[in-house]
Amino acid sequence: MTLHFSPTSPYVRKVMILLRETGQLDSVTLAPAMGTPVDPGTMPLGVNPLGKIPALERPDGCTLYDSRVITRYLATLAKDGPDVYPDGPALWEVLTLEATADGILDAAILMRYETALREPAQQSTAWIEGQWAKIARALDALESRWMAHLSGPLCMGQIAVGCALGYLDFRHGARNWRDGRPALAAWFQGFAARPSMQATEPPAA
Ligand code: 99T
Repeated sequence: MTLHFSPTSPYVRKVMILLRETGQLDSVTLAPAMGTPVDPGTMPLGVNPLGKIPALERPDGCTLYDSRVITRYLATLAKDGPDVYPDGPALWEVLTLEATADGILDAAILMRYETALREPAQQSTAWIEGQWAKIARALDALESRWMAHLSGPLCMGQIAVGCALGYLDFRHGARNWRDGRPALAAWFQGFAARPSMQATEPPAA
């Protein structure tokens, strides 16, 4: 399989961590891609019309995107490691936690594109702060409601939260997301020490 990839993409990182945690790293070849909404660059437009990564080309089926589809698929192939999408009622918690983390990422990337891709005069402070408000509310929900789940067996929700918090450090460090969220900060300190997280750290910005 070919994974269209960038080392700075937190969505790709979710996939890479799952591959490592389930012993499937050798099943993919990485194809580097770069691009943005205003310049698709080397994005794999031929296999993902949305021009986004990750995208997973398979020899025996359609190319998969987005990251949640890819991780769900790869979890079905896993022979080793944890069941990151458990059966039963816990599945709905895992999927909601994953959606919360992906929502943090979606807002954080919209903020990033607004400041990195638009001229200062075109940028909307209200829009940027509106995106940050979504992130702040989601982080507060993690701190107040999700700590027991985050401390449980490894699941895709935890992996997604780890990637989201890592991305906030990578692109939005000045926002100090740890302030007022000691439990989440402590959890991330431990989670970030996992070998799969260490091996997928984004390169210095
Ligand atoms: O939007 C574009 O045109 C290009 N952007 C991407 O491909 C980003 C790379 S993160 N990926 C996504 O937006 C995927 C989102 C999708 N819902 C999923 O796969 O889950 C780049 C971040 C950075 O470099 O700062």
